Amino acid sequence: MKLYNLMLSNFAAKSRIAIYEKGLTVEMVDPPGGMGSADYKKVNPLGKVPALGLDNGQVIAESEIINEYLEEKYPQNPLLPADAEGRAKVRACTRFHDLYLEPPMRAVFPKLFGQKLDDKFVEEKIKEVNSRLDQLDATIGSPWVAGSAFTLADAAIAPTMFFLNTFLPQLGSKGPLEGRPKVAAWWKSVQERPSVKKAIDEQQAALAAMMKK
Ligand SMILES: N[C@@H](CCC(=O)N[C@@H](CS)C(=O)NCC(=O)O)C(=O)O
Repeated sequence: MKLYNLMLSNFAAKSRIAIYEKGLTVEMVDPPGGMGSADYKKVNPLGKVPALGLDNGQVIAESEIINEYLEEKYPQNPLLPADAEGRAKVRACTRFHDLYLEPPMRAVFPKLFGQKLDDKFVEEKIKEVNSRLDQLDATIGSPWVAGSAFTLADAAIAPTMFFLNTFLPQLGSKGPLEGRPKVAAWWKSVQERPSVKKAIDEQQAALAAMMKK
């Protein structure tokens, strides 16, 4: 198998964490021509990373579908609970991440990379991210996002938390852990998890390399 991957990408890191947790051998490859390029769209029509290339030629796009596939295909070191209710809880967390917490952060990325964005728009998106973080603090489990086991929910939220820690203060907002003791406690332990540490170190190194350019 190969993962079309960029080390900085939080969505690719979400799938890398699942791969590392399960101890799978997966070749990490850059998207040919880069994200969104015509060449890469021949592989994944969405042009986004990650995508998982199977040995039979099938390509699975979207981090959540990749992670669910890996969980079904390689059930060792499970990342979903055994019971339907537990699974629903984890999936609610990953969906919260993908649909509600991450998008307003992504919307302001261009500003971080020197593009001009309307100040009011940025202010609204930062407010939205902060209100999602408050929701996370009100609902997050202990020691892991969905409770007693490390799951796909931790894999989803940790790489985005790395970005939020780095970028929110640069955008004039308080940090994501400030005034959110439960999120702060989770962040402290999740960073020690070897799969997460590896993925976040990779994000950090890729960010440092990009900033040098
Ligand atoms: N819903 C997608 C989101 C993936 C995504 O937005 N990836 C970014 C990199 S972090 C990307 O490829 N952006 C390029 C583009 O949208 O063209 C997933 O879960 O995999």
